Amino acid sequence: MEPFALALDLATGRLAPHTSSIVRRVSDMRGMYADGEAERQLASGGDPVVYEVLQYDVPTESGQLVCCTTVIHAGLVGDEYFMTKGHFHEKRETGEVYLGLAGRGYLLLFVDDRAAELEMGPGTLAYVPPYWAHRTLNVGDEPFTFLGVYPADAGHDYGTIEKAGFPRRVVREGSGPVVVQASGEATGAVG
Ligand code: S6P
Ligand code: ZN
Repeated sequence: MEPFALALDLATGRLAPHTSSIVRRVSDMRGMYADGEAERQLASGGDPVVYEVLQYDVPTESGQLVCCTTVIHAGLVGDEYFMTKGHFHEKRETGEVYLGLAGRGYLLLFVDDRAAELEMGPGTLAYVPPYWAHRTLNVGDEPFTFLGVYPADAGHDYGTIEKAGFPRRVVREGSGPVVVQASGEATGAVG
């Protein structure tokens, strides 16, 4: 791998050039939002784009680092904010760094019976320790964008989250976000 420099648009999160991208719509996230009926209606209606990932690929080998940006659009499924699928790294002992670029979001994390949530905005540097599952979501009216840097051989385990979900959700109550237990009651941790 040769050294390289990329252009990162701090306002939009666009990475140029990028060599791969992912677009995920509501229909790509079946069963992930608490309000299944709202999810089905959105998916069979306009099926909006929930988020996009732009990545500059490097060899999938130990020592290499992937740089990628995520753009989560503003929106709700029922009262739950647009969010990423969320994952563990397949190599559980690999961590990750996120840098908030624009918009307002949350980073939800958990490992075993511990859960955490971090508010993110422009300039927030968030650390995802090894072993922690992570999911981000947009709680604002504009796109929430962030840069991620992680070991290229980390791999992604989505299946565990698809089966078990996250222990906490972030929902809109009145005009703002509230963190609730996945079963519904407020944690009281954040207002
Ligand atoms: C990769 C990193 C991010 C996410 C992206 C989308 O390790 O954590 O680039 O891939 O934010 O989320 P997800 O859960 O669909 O991969
Ligand atoms: Zn990750």
